[in-house]
Amino acid sequence: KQQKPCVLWLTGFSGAGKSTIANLVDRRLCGMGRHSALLDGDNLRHGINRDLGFLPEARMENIRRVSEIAALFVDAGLITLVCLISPFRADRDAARRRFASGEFIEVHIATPLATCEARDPKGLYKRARAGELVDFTGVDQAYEPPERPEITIDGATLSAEAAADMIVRYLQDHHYF
Ligand code: GGZ
Repeated sequence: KQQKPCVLWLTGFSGAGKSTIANLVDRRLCGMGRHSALLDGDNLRHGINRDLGFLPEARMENIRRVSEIAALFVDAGLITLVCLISPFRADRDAARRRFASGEFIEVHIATPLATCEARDPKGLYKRARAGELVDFTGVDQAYEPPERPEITIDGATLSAEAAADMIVRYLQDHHYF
């Protein structure tokens, strides 16, 4: 089956639903006989990026490394899903420049901070508010929303399944497969 390799770059707050949605897309693509791969910031930070913290310079390096890995996957022909908070516009734009035009699809998982904080699946917001975690995105560090993302998903009103449908449909409509 023909497919055009690309990167789906999911950005948004911690708890926005990036990993849940990306896992659904990954499974759906597999079920359709497509070849995909998933790079998740939280997982990579336990291995290749375990030396990096959350200061802006460390996030920049995190994003640079992950975009290089994603480029290798794209060269291998995969539809590559990347889940990173990637809060700073300049870092996401640098990642975009690493790819050919049409290869980089920015997906804003635009779940409002209040919703993410109410979900708080790992209790991280609670710890950040208590001052036990510093440099936490949305609490004491900024999140710069994308200005022209290819896809915007309202994670507060859309289910993860509906969000995954939207992403798969985008790929079909734009002839990635
Ligand atoms: C943001 C933090 C922090 C701080 C720990 N700020 O939702 P999670 O928990 O499971 O995944 C988040 C992950 C963020 O890593 P990224 O590689 O996506 O960030 S970035 O792209 O900005 O480099 C979160 C957890 O790490 N976590 N401390 N201070 N998120």
